[in-house]
Amino acid sequence: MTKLHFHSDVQEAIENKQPVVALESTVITHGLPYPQNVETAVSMETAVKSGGATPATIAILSGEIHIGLTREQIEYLGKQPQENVHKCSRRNIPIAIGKKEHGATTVAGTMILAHQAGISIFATGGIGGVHRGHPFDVSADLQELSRTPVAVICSGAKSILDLPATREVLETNGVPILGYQTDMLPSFFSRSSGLSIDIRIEDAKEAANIIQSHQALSLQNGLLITVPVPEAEACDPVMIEQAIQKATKEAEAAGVHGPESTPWLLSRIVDLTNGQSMRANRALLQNNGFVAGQIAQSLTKLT
Ligand code: PSU
Ligand code: MN
Repeated sequence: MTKLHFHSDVQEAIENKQPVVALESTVITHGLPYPQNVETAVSMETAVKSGGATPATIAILSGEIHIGLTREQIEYLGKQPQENVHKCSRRNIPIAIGKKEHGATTVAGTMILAHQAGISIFATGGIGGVHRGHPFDVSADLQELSRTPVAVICSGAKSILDLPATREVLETNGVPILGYQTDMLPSFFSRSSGLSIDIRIEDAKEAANIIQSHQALSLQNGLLITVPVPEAEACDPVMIEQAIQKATKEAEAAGVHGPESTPWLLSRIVDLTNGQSMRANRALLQNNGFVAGQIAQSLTKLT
């Protein structure tokens, strides 16, 4: 088994059966620009702590798997040019390790390594999905949710995606979608996609009960707990949809596709919305960290 390098706080929490929340690193290297990426990663860790759990940001540094990063390591990763860091879903993890290079884990990559580390709760912004106009560009996140038992707390899938198709794939793959204080699947930058979820839950305790039932059944798939972006920072759905359509057309014209697609669209949408999409992105990441911390704590009390 490949060695996992645990941050001492994370190691201690796991040994003492205290709640831990995994966090991804692609959002740091490919999701937000420096220095907002580092600030957001650090504030998300703080939010997890306020929720009552120990944060464990996961990344590969010089070919070594780290479960929990120091402030310096987050800063170091956040300053790396994108081309120095492998964007690691399942298929890229052995490449980054074998080449002893840096790797930032996506939702898929983070689920795999969190599970290996014994962490079952993971908070992020949004999962990948089916790309608009490219029904065969399906994020490896969806596949991973069908095969790795980790609960992912997020604000749904980014609205740059084909959300109805994404929802269908999740359904086929047997991934339960819980709506945290909502009846609708959130659409990342705004609070609702108009698509339904499987069940509404009101608090962390209710989420923990369902996660525990899932674990007790030894099901091998993941779970999604979707939390809408906080009201104050939510984007107007019409405004954001216009920006998405414009950015998508431009990406098409520029021939951007595959793994470059998500980072390219996200940064173009920040420009087109004068930074409003970034404020929403940061607010929801922080809020999801807090909610995940509370869920992890409730789950610890149950088990
Ligand atoms: N959410 C963000 N920014 C991001 C991502 C999510 O706000 O950069 C990343 C996540 O790591 C997610 C990945 O797993 O984008 C999906 O990429 P792809 O569509 O290539 O699978
Ligand atoms: Mn893709």
